[in-house]
Amino acid sequence: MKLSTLPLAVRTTCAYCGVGCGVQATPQADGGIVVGGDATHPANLGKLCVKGSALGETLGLEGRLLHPQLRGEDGLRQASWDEALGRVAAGFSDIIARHGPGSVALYVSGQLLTEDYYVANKLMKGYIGSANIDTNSRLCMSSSVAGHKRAFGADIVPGCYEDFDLADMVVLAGSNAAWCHPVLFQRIARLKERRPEVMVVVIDPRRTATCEIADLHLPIAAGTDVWLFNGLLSHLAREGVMDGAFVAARTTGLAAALAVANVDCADPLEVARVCRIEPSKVRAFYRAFAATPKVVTAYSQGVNQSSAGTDKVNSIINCHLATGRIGKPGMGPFSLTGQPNAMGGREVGGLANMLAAHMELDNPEHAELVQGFWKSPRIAARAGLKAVDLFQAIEAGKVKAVWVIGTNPMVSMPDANQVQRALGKCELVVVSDIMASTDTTAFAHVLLPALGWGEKDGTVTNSERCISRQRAFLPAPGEARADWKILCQVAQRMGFGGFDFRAAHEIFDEHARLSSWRNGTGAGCVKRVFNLEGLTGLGERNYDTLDPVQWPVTQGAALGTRRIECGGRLVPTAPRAPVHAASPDYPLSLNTGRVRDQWHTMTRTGKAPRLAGHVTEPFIDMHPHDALLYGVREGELARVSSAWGAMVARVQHGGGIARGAVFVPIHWNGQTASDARVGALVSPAVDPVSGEPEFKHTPVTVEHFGVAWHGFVLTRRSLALDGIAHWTRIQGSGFARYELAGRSAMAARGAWARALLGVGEDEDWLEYEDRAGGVYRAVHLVGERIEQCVFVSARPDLPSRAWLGGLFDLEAIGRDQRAGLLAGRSPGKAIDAGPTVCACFGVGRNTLCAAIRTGKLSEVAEVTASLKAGGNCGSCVPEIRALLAEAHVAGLMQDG
Ligand SMILES: Nc1nc2c(c(=O)[nH]1)N[C@H]1C(S)=C(S)[C@@H](COP(=O)(O)OP(=O)(O)OC[C@H]3O[C@@H](n4cnc5c(=O)[nH]c(N)nc54)[C@H](O)[C@@H]3O)O[C@H]1N2
Ligand SMILES: Nc1nc2c(c(=O)[nH]1)N[C@H]1C(S)=C(S)[C@@H](COP(=O)(O)OP(=O)(O)OC[C@H]3O[C@@H](n4cnc5c(=O)[nH]c(N)nc54)[C@H](O)[C@@H]3O)O[C@H]1N2
Ligand code: SF4
Ligand SMILES: [Mo]
Repeated sequence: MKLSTLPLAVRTTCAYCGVGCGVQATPQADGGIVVGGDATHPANLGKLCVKGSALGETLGLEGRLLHPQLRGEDGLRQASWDEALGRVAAGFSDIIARHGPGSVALYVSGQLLTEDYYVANKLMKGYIGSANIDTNSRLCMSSSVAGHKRAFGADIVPGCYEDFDLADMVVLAGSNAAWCHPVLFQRIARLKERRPEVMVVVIDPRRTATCEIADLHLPIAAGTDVWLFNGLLSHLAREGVMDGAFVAARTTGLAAALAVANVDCADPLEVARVCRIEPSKVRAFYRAFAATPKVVTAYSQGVNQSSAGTDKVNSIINCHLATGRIGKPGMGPFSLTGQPNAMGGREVGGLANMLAAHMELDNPEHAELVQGFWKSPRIAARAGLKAVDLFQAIEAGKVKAVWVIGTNPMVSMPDANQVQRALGKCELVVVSDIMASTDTTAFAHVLLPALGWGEKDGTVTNSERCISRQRAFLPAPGEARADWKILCQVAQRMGFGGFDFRAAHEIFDEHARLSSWRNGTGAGCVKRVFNLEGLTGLGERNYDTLDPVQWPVTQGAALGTRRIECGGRLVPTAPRAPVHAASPDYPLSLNTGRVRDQWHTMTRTGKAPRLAGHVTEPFIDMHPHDALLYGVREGELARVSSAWGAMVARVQHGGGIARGAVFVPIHWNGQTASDARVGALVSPAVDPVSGEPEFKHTPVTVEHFGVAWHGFVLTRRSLALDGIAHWTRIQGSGFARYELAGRSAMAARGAWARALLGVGEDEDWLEYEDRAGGVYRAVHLVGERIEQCVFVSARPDLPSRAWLGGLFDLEAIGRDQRAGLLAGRSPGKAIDAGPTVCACFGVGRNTLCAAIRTGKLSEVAEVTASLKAGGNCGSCVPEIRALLAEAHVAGLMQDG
């Protein structure tokens, strides 16, 4: 392409987290895309975190699903759209005709665009006539939704990001924002630099990167948040810091909530005992909260993903309602949404117990309103199955057809082996995805190729109710189609009117009109806060150029609404322990969550080499004393098991875990590891109100996973790994990195290695063997380039992969480098950079430590000046700060 014909930069929204950053995507002459922050977007003002910065590396077509596929006798085969759509429509219609509308289901995603989501919900609730549409938001935000509805009567987030700038105290409860909402976290960190007196409190059983800016870290025991916040309510009442006028005018339920709080939580000593933290920390938190009117309490999955998740949410909101600290500048409860369109999904009623446009399923007046607007033949009369119940109903044969769109339940659901059994039995499994091979697509009878980020058009809504456009800047690959289009085409084939949309803006318009239809206080009206009246009738042009805007958008608030003034109901929240208690067989508590540089099941972030170096393998993080107790060792493999399942990963320390707990990341799956799907272990216990699973606590045990040898392969090819006991895979720059381990001793290592790598007798193959030491190393060269290498040892003492990995970027291996090949390191200076800390500039942990030591550096700015690390997106700054602190302590010890 000539430069002059290149399309201009396109403004769009990041594909990942609920911060909802604006992105500028600029196509390059070489076909690549340069991605930068959009300085005009209110969510990020030009900043991006490392995942956002690496979006350009995830757009290649390797592994993409490009054509519809149908399963026949001999597996999947390519099919035409006509045939595939026909099969889905006929399959659903036939099952509905035989077993009724409740026998089919949609399972969708907070990563769909609002337009996709709207159509899916309309199809299920208005035309099929069942509410069996649930979404991965059930696993994510449903406790917040339920908590908001109990408190405010509607799913409202009163505050906005600006409140973080204006606050004098920020409480982060169950949130590792440094890694999961990095751009918002950096906003808080900047605030703290500007005004060091601002108090930051982190409530998390782990000492996470987020704690690097905390004045106070409360490492409470898993599931004890309600005790802590009930105790706070009780303290606020005792100290007389309630806002009597606000409580009287704008709230109900204080007396009942307080009475319940006072039963178990009036005594901070008792709260400290249950939460297993020092009483002085509880008191410090209570005193600071009482003394600081401008306080924002932001919460995420440590709060939501609990069998007491809804009560946790309400116990937090109670404290804000009682003090009138809500909906005003610099204060309020704030639910951090996870997925890019978690909020948009809620607007269209994507959950099985909601109707579109913030209306309720079980309210006949609401149902009549929605059906009247849609002019649909029917409307779901009662709530559908929530995610965990849905997959159980599939296994029980009650639901016979399921269409999974934009989510990977084989990995992300609790008790994931149950999901495997369910999908294996289901009569008709349809999966729409952008990738061909996922743990879930493996079960599809019909596989439908969807357009991905950069290819599709629509809107998303972020944590602060801000609606932004996602815009296409790439052509549709293969035969992929937009999710809304696929849904409409199936609906039409099922004989339903109401789906003749020609473009995304027409769907958005209908969605906006529904939100404002009969929205008021007059006869026949239902008053809802969610209202997009000011965004109706945009037309294609205005929709295309739509600037970010926060709902409600009405005639009175044409530019949107920053804060929603609100009162509400205080809900009594009696504290209770997690459903499954530790037992002699399963004495440890499994906590699961995210790492900085991967997104969920890695289908996209797993493609970006830049994101691979930070955490290269799944791990089991645990306290060193527990490791001793359970006979496992750092750097070696261990098996962690629960009553539901098991997995294998490498033991590590240093994640700030308390005794009695272990932490495992959620990202690895059947495509990236032999046996590291943590969902298989997680208990299917759910919150009774929201149905959200207890992802943060499952009783488990840990044992040594004995192996006879350890190894790794770096290769430009893909390996067949049959018969290897343990493997994990991650994408490097120009190569894939496999970590391997075997359980039986290896006889003929050379023959084994050649077979594994597919290398013939007459190829350029350098090898080294030390039989006695159990060491084998080989390098395969093609021409001047390294093609692959394999290193095996009886002990886990293998050379660093960093230097070898770097050789894959070279067109020709030099003579010096050749000499180092079988040693796995440069023959001269043997510095191993260590695991990546700064992904933007590729700076490793060892490099940083050496620079800090020799340069006697003490500030992040000095580190950035000397190594650039931390100078771009800033996602690694909390880790650099931790290294500086470690070096400081080490220095003191030396001096002392
Ligand atoms: N890098 C990255 N960022 C992401 C995502 C990703 O996959 N990768 N996913 C996005 C999505 S969908 C979501 S939902 C968000 C999630 O964002 P977060 O909720 O911040 O992330 P998690 O790691 O799931 O869990 C947060 C913390 O809860 C703590 N926790 C566990 N149990 C308890 C408890 O009982 N009480 C309290 N107070 N804390 C507890 C855990 O130790 C953990 O540190 O991240 C979004 N951002
Ligand atoms: N143990 C444990 N499990 C958890 C959690 C936890 O903390 N612990 N967290 C839970 C939470 S909060 C969440 S949000 C879930 C996330 O879990 P999932 O939603 O299952 O994870 P993703 O990898 O984001 O799956 C998205 C899928 O959609 C595909 N995709 C991407 N773009 C598109 C598109 O435009 N159209 C279509 N049709 N497909 C697309 C991707 O390739 C991928 O297969 O995990 C939940 N599971
Ligand atoms: S914080 Fe990072 S992942 Fe989240 S929206 Fe912004 S750039 Fe994307
Ligand atoms: Mo999520």
